[in-house]
Parts: sequence; C-alpha cells; structure tokens
Amino acid sequence: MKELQALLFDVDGTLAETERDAHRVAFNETFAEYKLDWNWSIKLYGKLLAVTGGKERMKFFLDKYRPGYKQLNDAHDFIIELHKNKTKRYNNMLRDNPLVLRPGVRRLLEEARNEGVRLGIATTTTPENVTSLLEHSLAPDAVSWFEVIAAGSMAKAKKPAPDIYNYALQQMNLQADQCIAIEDSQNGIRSAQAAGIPTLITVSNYTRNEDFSGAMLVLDNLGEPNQPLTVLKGDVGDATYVNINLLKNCLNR
Ligand code: XBP
Ligand code: MG
Repeated sequence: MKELQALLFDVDGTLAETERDAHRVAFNETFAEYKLDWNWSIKLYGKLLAVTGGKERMKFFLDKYRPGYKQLNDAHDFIIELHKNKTKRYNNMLRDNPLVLRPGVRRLLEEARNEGVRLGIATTTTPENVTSLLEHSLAPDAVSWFEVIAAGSMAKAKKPAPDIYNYALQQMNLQADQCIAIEDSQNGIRSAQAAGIPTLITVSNYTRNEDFSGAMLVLDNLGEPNQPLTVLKGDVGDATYVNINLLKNCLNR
C-alpha cells in the first residue's frame, strides 16, 4: 500500500492557460519594442512550445527561422535582455489582468491542504512568474501553500529532463512513488516519469493531441462538482471530479 504524501504541480497549461494569451503575447510585445520582425502567431507558438524555457525557445526560433540574423553580435546576451523584458511584461499582465485558474485547481489544492497532502511546484518557467500567478490568481499567501517552488534554472536541465522533479523531491525529502505529478504536456510527463513519479494529465490548449503514454489518467481537466471532467484515458470509476480520495486509489492500482 503506497501512501500519497504529496502532489507536485506543473504551472503553465496546468494551473492556468498561460501560454497562448499571456506568455506568447508578452514575447511579441517585447519583440515589437525592440523592433524585431519576430511576431509569433498562435500556430507558430504551438510549434515553438516543443522547446521548454523562454530563452531556449527564442534561441531555437533564431536557429530555425532566422538563421541569417546578422545584427546579433552576441545572441546570448541579447536573448537574456529580451527575456528580462518579456518576464517584466508577463508579470505586469498577471497583476493587471489575473488569469482564471483551470477547473478544479483551487478546489484540489485546498483539499490537499486540509487533508495534510503536501504540495510542491515543478516548472520550467521563471520563478517570479510562478509567484505572480499564485498571488494574483490563487490567494495573496498562496506561495506559502507550497513547500518548494522548483522553477526555471534551479535545476541543470529543463523538462523533459527529470532534473526539476528530482530537485523538488530532494527538497521535500520524498520518494517518487509517494507523489503524483499533475502535468499538461508531453515534455512534462516525460520529465516526471523520468524521475519515477506517477503522472496525471489535464490536457491544455496546445497539448490535446500529444502522446501521453504511461499517464495514470488523461483528463480534459480536474473537474468540479458542477462541471464534470471528461476521461480521455484511464478509469475514474464513478468520479466526476478529481479529489484526494481518487488520487489515493489511483496510486494503488
Ligand atoms: C512552460 C514553459 C515556459 C513558459 C515560458 O513551463 O516552457 O518556458 O512557456 O516561461 P511549464 P519562461 O509547463 O513547465 O510550467 O519564459 O519564464 O521560460
Ligand atoms: Mg505545462
């Protein structure tokens, strides 16, 4: 019998739909400010999401779509400068127009806290982006709900490498099979599974058609009592929303 000790949450696409209308828009505003012709359409951004991490994504874009970009004497420093600008814009956006959390996220986090199930975050995004989302969309003190916010460059390699999940496990002094990761992307599940953590997927805008082999459940979202979830893969019995009891049962199947 495995005891569920903790839930480890991904951020982008899992807690909220941050990519298309927030990260992407912030990147484009930065590119416009610097008078770059790098506008990222909704479709192109979907392709670029194959690369996790904003700086890594810009680098990939330059290599693939602007190979002859001559003005970049020092692409590395320039990308860092652009990324700082984008992060500032993104954080202002989350402050001025808070995003709505995905169905069931707040409810499940609150239930976990009430039942003594520990909470952590494992994400590739920049730490301050997580803080802003939690404070403005969840609760002013929500950062303190999580024992660790493992984010960005705190680990050596970004998802799909297991490093960020391993870092979170280490910080919380947990074994992989005592936890469940909640993710929305193939890069996310690859990372969690490489760290040995059973993974539940809630598909998001951009990830619906990705391969989630090995997921313990694939759902459209976590569901709410008045908004039933749809199961895309796996078995939830009679449940219409994800709660701690269902997760405990899933861990022991
Ligand atoms: C998603 C990402 C991030 C964001 C952008 O992370 O890959 O790079 O798109 O954030 P996750 P930054 O799903 O693991 O939360 O620009 O700060 O990298
Ligand atoms: Mg994600």
